[in-house]
Amino acid sequence: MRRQQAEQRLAALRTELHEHAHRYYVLDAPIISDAEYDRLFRELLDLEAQFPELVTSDSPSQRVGGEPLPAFAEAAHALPMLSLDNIFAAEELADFEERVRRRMQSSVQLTWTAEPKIDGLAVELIYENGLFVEGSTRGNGLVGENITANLRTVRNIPLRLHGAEVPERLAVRGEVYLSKKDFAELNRQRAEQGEPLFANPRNAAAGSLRQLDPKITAARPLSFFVYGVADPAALPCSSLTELFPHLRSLGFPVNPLIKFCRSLAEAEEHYHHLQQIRHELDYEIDGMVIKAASFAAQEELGSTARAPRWAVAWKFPAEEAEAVMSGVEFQLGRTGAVTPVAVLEPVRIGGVVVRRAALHNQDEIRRKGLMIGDTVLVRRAGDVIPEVLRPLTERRTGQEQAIVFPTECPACNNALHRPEGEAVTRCRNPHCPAQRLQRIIWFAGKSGLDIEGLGPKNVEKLAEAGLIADIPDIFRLDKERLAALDGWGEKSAEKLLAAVEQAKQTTLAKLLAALGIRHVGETTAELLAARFVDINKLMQAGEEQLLAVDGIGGQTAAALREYFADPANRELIARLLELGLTVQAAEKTASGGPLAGMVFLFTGTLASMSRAEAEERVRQLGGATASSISKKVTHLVAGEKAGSKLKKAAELGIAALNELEFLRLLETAAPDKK
Ligand code: 0OW
Repeated sequence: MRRQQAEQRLAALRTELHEHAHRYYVLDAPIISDAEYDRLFRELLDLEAQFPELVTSDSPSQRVGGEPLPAFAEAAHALPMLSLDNIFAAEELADFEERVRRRMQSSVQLTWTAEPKIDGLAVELIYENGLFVEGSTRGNGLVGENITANLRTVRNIPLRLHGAEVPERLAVRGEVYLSKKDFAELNRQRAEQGEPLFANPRNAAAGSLRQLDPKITAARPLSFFVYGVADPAALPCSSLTELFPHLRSLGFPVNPLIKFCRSLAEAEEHYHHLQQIRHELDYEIDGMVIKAASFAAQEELGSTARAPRWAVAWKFPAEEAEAVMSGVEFQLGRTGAVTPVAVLEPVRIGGVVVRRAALHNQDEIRRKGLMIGDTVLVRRAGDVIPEVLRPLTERRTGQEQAIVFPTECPACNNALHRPEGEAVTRCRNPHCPAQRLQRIIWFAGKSGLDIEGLGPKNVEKLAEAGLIADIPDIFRLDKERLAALDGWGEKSAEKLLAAVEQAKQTTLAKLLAALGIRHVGETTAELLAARFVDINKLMQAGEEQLLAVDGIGGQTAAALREYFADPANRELIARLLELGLTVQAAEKTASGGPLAGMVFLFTGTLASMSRAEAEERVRQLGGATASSISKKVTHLVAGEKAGSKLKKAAELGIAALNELEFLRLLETAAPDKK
């Protein structure tokens, strides 16, 4: 076939395939079989293979993107993506209506939409001249992550707007979600591969969309429902009542359960209807969104910084059920905390089978008067772990037994300690096998080096098989022994070893967080890494030096000193470094700015600006500020009536500037941009 003919045939194929996809995903009314669709699709692929220069960005073949990205670029939303204020009861709906009416000058007759609140991930899709050009996550509402390549893989997001009349530029917003069925299947696959399971479809959708490799996203069957546009004025619609059908005609899937209500009473009815049917739906909804439909009313009501005044999310209540508490297990955490967990006869709550529930601690058990064998009331709110509320004492038969809290550690028999005034009971044996296992899980998991394939389940499996007894063993895994484990093979063993090898290139911050030192989480680790850069310097740092780091308090400093004082921990770090763990220096804040590394303390009053402004100017130039005098201060700026700090600064050998000198320093640091 000649190029000319191929070009025409490809254009016809794109239009035809696009039309069939619209009928299948949006109208839910296909007119050809899947096999027929596949035949057309294969014809397109063959022609595109012969004439690669004829491939266009909106071709159905362009859904699965190219190479994995090193990171996501930022994507600013031209108009903020707002969140929603929540209400939990009908009375609050009346309050909402009252607020709206009071605020509305005109007495225009308000109508409403009542929309199922899809429990997924909010995204924005940008179309230019009808072509999908950019997609992003909501992020903080102003700036999200550019995940265009991943959004192209979502089958029912149109790559090209449907119909003849397309706006020059259109920004739509909606929710990406994973159906319950596909979520269950995904978790089944992950369980098989010993990977950590997703807690719920929303996390699974978010995790899938935030994959740097679009091929992984493409393997996840994500879906999309549109729920609005950035700027209604861009379309020939005066309300949501017109907008949703219009968006559908442009090719966007609109949730069929959206109801147009003439009153909030109608919306309330719809809420109870959705609550009834939610467990039959193939996607999670966690409430219902009610919006004033008229764009003029939306414009008049406006928004707060966070949410529109013309919409609310009416959440479904947490769900409760009765269950027999057949036992109590005592779980040992990474820090030795012993946590009681209720073992329940399986009970279905909110569409999910629940077998365990939180008991928190000894005081809670005593306060609620719980006994083994009790029928208890269990509450499940969203995806937090269910909680035992109280025993149904009227069900007692006299066979119930008291819950006896262990006095020895269930894993190493060392005496348990409950520090005075604390609710938590702890095993303090640093070599307790249960704690060691939890430390390995923490080290390799998301909170630590995040080694792909070394989720909790796999660590437990490798520990049981004797392949991992302590953290350094992660870096001494033997391929043959791995491959010989049941459920493992050559490929999975190689995959894990490659992931472990890659994890060796880490940063001081990640390593510190991975060690699981008490009070040292990700943020504190970043602070320490930025200040000490080298782990040996940190290990030798005294209390004084640690306290001098802005953001490090007494508790953290003491925990660090205690941790590094333990020879076993120093030995662990030495072993890890020997095994090739490479701690790259924390990436220098290249854009440190002219005042980088300087710490300013202001005293007395400045004539030319407030202290807050002065501190802001310093921060803008890459400097830091302190609120009290200490070793870390590099410059003291003394305004009028400077206090005793001047003398102290002189003792500590800190440069003292008067206001004029400070202003001159700012001037040299950043010559005034005209
Ligand atoms: N999750 C939803 C949904 C919806 C926007 C418009 C202005 C503020 C909220 O189904 N049906 N409608 C809206 O309307 N938002 C929704 O979800 C939001 C996105 C960000 C936070 C909520 O999840």
